[in-house]
Amino acid sequence: MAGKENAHGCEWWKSAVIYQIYPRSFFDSNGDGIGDLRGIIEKLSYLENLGIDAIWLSPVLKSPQDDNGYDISDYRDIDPMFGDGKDMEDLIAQAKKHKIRIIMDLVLNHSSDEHAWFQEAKKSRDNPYHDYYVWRDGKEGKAPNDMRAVFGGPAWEWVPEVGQYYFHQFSVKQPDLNWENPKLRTELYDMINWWIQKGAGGFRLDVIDQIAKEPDRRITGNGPKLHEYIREMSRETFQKADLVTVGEAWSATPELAERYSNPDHSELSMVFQFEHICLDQIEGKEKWDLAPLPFLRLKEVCEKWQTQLYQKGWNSLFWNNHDLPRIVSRWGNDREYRTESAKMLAILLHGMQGTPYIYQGEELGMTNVQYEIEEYRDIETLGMYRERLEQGLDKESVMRSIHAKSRDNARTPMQWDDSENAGFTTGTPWIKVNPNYRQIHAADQIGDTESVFWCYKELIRLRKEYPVFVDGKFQMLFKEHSAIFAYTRTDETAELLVLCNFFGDTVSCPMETDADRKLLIGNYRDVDSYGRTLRPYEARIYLKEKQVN
Ligand code: TEU
Ligand code: CA
Repeated sequence: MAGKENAHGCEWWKSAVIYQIYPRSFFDSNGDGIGDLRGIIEKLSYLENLGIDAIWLSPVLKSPQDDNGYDISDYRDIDPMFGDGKDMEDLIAQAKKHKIRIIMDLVLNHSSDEHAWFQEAKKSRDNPYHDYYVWRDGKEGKAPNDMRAVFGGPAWEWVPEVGQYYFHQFSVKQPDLNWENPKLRTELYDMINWWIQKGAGGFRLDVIDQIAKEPDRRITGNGPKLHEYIREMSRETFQKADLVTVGEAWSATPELAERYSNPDHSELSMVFQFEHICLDQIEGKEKWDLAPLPFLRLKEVCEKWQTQLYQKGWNSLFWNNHDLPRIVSRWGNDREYRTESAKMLAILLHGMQGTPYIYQGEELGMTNVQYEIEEYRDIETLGMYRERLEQGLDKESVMRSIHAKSRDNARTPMQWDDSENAGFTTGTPWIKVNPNYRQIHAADQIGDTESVFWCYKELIRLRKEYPVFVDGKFQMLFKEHSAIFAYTRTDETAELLVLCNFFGDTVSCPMETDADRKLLIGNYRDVDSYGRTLRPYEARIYLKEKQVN
């Protein structure tokens, strides 16, 4: 069932474009300062106009919000902050009318410590739920080992009632679920099937590469039983319906991605991997240790994924999500070339093979923020701030890292118009609105054919019109060029040529864009000097149709 075809004769999600919504920052319908499900329903026409096929909804399930919903305390109930079960049903039904599917975020590696299972589990060692989590005795009053949690501090937490430590890869309020336990697995599959019944159009699987952890051997990602579990889950749930499933996998290589996204549908539809997006940090260090982007490496990594997965698996195309800084501030120029560079990055990405993801506000060219520490809300940002100051780093350099990489860069409210709080809420927003909202907002761009919004809309339309966007074989051009990112995509019907100047200086174009190529899209009004130069951040896609006899 997972293979229902579209007009191009392939699975629907291969020609789809997915839009990610971070619900608390999207649109607030009742003035409490927090975005909600009704708010999303109100904006469905906006999304239909953009042309997207599905919404990946970051978690809206019941949660104490320690990690903004990635800590779930009830997998079948909506958090009151976002609405209720009825609102969710309405969202699914209304979205369907706009030809949009709802992809839910499944957090299966851990739950909240406030989940009923954990509340039971920590009562005693022989409680039936104890084994739903990962417990160890510890050694001589000390944690089993010195593993660290992603958000800072040790990965082990002592519970005196049971005289054991539980394992948590993320915050102390996110205890890891024990996938070794078949009862736990069945319970999760039942829950997934329940959401399928409710009309979910697919699932995004949070840190799926980490579910098969074996902390005794210090294994977090890619545990030996990982693919066994995924195959079992897929068989018991996903394969029963026409869904898209996407696995978040920081540790994926193209070889591993072939397994996750095997075209036989035994696992998932596609991977969501990060190799291309982690390059601007000091090698072997954390994302906070800033380094300039090694442009040639970026090209190598993209080429590797494009060629190695061709006809063997399927990848996601993205620059942004709720964990990443805004791409126009990161690798574009969010000052004098904001519009040009935002469009160049869009054109570069959407020309490649895979399913493109647009993260809310990316289609407007929304930018990073530079707040004082008091304005930040993200648990990861605040944890690292504390830790690094304790280690003796100076505040100024820590703030520089936060401004460049904090997840809150992506989490400021969506900029709808130039009214108070960017039209996001009539109340007090849970996090400060980016002060540039009077210049950058949706109302200004929707009807403007030269806007970033329009460029995204056009790219989506082109993907639907020309199958070569979906199936064309990738070939990188001018690999060694220090400013140009260029490639072709070819199938039996056509050849696409994508030419991008990744930087702010004019460069000469290393090839002739001959007359039999049709310009499909570009980010400047005209093509200057017969296309012999590429101006700052200039990007174009040409089409050459083949003669079919
Ligand atoms: O992210 C996985 C993850 O590893 C991130 O925490 C990552 O290390 C960090 O964001 C880099 O800045 C997923 C979710 O996308 C994220 O929002 C959650 O916090 C995390 O899982 C835990 O559920
Ligand atoms: Ca609200």
